[in-house]
Amino acid sequence: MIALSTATLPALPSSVETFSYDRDALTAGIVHLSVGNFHRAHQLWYMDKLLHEPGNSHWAFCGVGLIDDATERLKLEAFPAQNDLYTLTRYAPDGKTRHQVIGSMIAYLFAPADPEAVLTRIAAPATRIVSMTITEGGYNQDHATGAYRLEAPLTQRELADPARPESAFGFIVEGLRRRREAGIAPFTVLSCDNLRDNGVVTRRSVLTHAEALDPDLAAWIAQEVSFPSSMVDRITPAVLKEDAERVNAECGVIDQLPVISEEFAQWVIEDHFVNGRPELEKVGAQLVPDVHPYELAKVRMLNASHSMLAYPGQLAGLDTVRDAITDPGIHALVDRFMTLDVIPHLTAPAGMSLPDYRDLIVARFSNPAVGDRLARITGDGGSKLPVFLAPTWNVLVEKGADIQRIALVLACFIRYLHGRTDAGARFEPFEPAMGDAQRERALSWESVFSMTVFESFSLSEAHRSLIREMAERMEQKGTPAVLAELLAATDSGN
Ligand code: CS2
Repeated sequence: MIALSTATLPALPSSVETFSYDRDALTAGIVHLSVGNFHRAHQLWYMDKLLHEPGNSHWAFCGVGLIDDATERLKLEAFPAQNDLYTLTRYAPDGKTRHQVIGSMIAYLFAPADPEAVLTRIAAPATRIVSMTITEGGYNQDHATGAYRLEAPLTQRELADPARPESAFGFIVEGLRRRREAGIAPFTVLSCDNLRDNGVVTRRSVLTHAEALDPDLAAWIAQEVSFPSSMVDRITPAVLKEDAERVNAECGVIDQLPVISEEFAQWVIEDHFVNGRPELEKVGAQLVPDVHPYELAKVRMLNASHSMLAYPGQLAGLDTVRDAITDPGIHALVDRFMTLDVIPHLTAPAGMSLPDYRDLIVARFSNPAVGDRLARITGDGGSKLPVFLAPTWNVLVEKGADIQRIALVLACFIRYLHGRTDAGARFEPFEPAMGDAQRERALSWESVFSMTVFESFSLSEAHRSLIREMAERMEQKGTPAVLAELLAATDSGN
């Protein structure tokens, strides 16, 4: 097998699609912060398609790694060796598989090693958009108030030394400061994370950060910079060693960083850009005046259903999203959750049927080839649950509606934090946003509800007792039995 690079592209098997645009003629108009698998399966894939359209060659991406960890270190080695190329394998529900080399990222910078190179790029006139996928936890928000946490140690370091940023917000603010000083037009800041009103949250974070440094700069940003919200969707599983080996064998290449995804993709973007934008509508993105209803539907239905199935599934010893959604109890839980707990309280985006959307979600989760593992979904629950489940919980509480299905999943979440399945198998919960003190609190009923993750849930004493009682029953008889009891009780109209 040959190693993937520009030089070896012509030698690839014909089953692997490659781009036909002149990659040497591209320039990077977008700097993307945090080049995770999702970004590579989604925004880079859309842009790869668009680069085939005339007049868009100035919209390639420059990727930036923000965090110094093993995965990023691998990228630091692999991307230069592969000329920033990688393969994307898409699995359709009908069993059709497509392999493709993506060429739309033309540079990759590793911020911890050289923040100045990143700032130079962000401040360059050619950069007209800064986009990001920094995960729900990356927005540095206080769970209870939504405020940007100026007191966070990382933010404090950045405020003390703005020329050496570490976070997306530090880079954006310093990049904008330099542009303003040099008389260069600003850029649009485009969040591509699963947050409600991600543009509004991003704007608040950037302005609060800037305000703490220089109120004049903050005022200029408020006036000149746009922060369109966007809704992004494509299921992109983690790629374990065996997955990489499989797709590499299928593609006949050695790609150190292959990406896998489902076939489905959606990108809905608020059409508000201050310094030009790529013609993404030509490749299937939806540019709309208001993203809000799409975001709400996606986060409260798709992402929330992922969480609803993943915690019970992992505790029951299941491995993948497909395993969970094909389990009759979990399927019923997810179906009733969307039908009874979410849909009645949501306004559908124009022209969209929420019951059809629900069925599409279930079909996507059932895709046999994607192999999305529950551990990816359960991970970072500390950041995800306040975004995915708390809004629905709070609506149900306010309306006096049935909260039992979500309560059961919160009980599962607490049990998951203990790192043991029903059968006693140990696993390490991946909770990057939770410090040891937080994790410690999860271990006792006296302290568990004082965890930050629960601050955004409106929880009465009765709710706490119910969650505790459910978790204790699960300890005795296992998650599936307690789920079955809940389903039977709700069947008979309780
Ligand atoms: C998932 C998302 O992380 C999660 O819990 O729900 O990553 C989901 O797969 C994507 O948002 C799909 O677009």
